[in-house]
Amino acid sequence: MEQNEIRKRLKKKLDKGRYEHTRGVMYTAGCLAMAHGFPVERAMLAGLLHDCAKCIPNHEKIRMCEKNDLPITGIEMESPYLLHAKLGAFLAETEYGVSDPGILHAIKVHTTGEPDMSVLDKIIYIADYIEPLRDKAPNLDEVRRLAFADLNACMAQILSDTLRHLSGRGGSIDPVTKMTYEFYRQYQKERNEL
Ligand code: DGI
Ligand code: FE
Ligand code: FE
Repeated sequence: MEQNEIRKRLKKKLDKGRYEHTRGVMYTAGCLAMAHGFPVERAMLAGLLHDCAKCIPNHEKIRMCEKNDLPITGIEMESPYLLHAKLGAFLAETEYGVSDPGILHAIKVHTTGEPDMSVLDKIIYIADYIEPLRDKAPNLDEVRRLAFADLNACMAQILSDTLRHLSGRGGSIDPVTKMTYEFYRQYQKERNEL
């Protein structure tokens, strides 16, 4: 499917705020790709589609995952909005015609992250957090600077802030988010010891 076609369709599937956020992530991912020597078009397409399943009602997300044999973990049953990542990857492939496995993977892991992410995975995860319309996160100035300087250090900072935010909220934390944090914390620690 052509970019223009994808945008038109997304505009119908997303509410206004989500569409504006999506545009922000798309352009921010493009900029991060430029800064880190990654193909800009691929990063922008992943950014454009990362939240394509976000505005589907939760019960419908669950139903669609079940119907299409996408496994649902206990934590995802508790917080079904988490499913928009894996369901989004599925829809990007089946409804928007994306076949690039790197793009599909970046969409799939954009909410929790996962240990040892690819450059594109990190670009999308980070772009989602720093795009211009985001304004609530702590340390946002520092995280935005780090995003263009050092993807791994930036991951460690975002994950640390996100886990603090989630525990403060008393919400359930996906073990994958914790594992991702441990991975990038350890990575930073080892690098600092070199
Ligand atoms: O879809 P977006 O809002 O653009 O961004 P996102 O897909 O990164 O989702 C962000 C939300 O997900 C944010 O409120 C933090 C939350 N989140 C991230 N990791 C976890 C989590 N929520 C739970 N319950 N558990 C997690 O491990
Ligand atoms: Fe998301
Ligand atoms: Fe997002």
